[in-house]
Amino acid sequence: MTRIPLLLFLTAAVLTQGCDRRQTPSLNLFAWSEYVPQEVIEGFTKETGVKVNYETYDSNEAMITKLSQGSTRYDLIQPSEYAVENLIRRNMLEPLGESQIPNTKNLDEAYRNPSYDPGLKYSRPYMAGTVGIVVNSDIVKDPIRGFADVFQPKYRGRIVAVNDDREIVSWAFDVLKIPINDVTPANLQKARPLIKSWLSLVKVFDSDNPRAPLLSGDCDIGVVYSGDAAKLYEQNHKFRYILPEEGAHQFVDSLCIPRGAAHKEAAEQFINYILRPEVSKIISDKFPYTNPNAEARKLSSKEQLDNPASYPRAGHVEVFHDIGPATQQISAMMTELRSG
Ligand code: N2P
Repeated sequence: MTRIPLLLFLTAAVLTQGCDRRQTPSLNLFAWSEYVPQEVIEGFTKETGVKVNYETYDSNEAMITKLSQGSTRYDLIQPSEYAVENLIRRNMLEPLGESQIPNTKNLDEAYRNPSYDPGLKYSRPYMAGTVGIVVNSDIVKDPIRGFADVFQPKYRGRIVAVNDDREIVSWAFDVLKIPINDVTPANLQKARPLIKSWLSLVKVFDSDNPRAPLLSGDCDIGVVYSGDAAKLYEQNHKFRYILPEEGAHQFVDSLCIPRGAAHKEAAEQFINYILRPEVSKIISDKFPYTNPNAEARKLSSKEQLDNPASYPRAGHVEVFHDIGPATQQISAMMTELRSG
């Protein structure tokens, strides 16, 4: 008599457990490498019970390619401004629910109505920054003001640069005074010899951790993301950050939900979570980019706000726009130059 209810109970327990396991809410996050601190992910999971699967990429183009293939379903992605623009144009993003993300109010006015996404219909800024030059001023004594000063034969084998085709092409365009968003076959042809000569000067291409060769002394000059430069400066003030005089790409890395995401609610919850001042502070403490969150910035120390890489005082900054199919022209040319 007692055996049957026990068996039923056990069967029910096993079934429910199996069911529970299948139903553990999850969030598939596809974001830049290193960029989302483990502490933030754990904090979110602890509070909401939502498990975060964090997959990484090291360029907007790589992310868009993978997203367009559609084989993996992501709930949350982290495109930079021009990639947001591209994805909006191609109808690949979900509009964000305003009432689900009340912490938007914490954003600085300057980030509330960007040209790449008017009214923040599809995106929320995560961190902003620039691509600039870092020099080890103990070693490099000659003045470095811009890209033309960096890419000189005398620095051959001493340079580290982010491994990003669109960025590299824009540096050459800047030096040649070609507008950086005017990516045409003719302009690429003009920039080609210059880029070819630069590639042979660079010792390390690395977008994930360009700090390493500068810290180890393998390289003395870098063209890197401002967050990496700021981290180097925190470690040692000999690492100076310079906004290239020819022009520096100013980016806004954002959070967006791909069209048709299975866990839209959890994704909006995550966006709202990172917009809390104390959570956003954890991110910019770890990766000292320009924090677009005004309330989080209030929690930063004077030292953090004085870091010239995180909050550059002045400089000639430029934004990238969606260039559509010209992206493929860049990548074809760069692949060819790298292999030859
Ligand atoms: C952090 C990601 C940098 C993002 N490694 C540059 N847009």
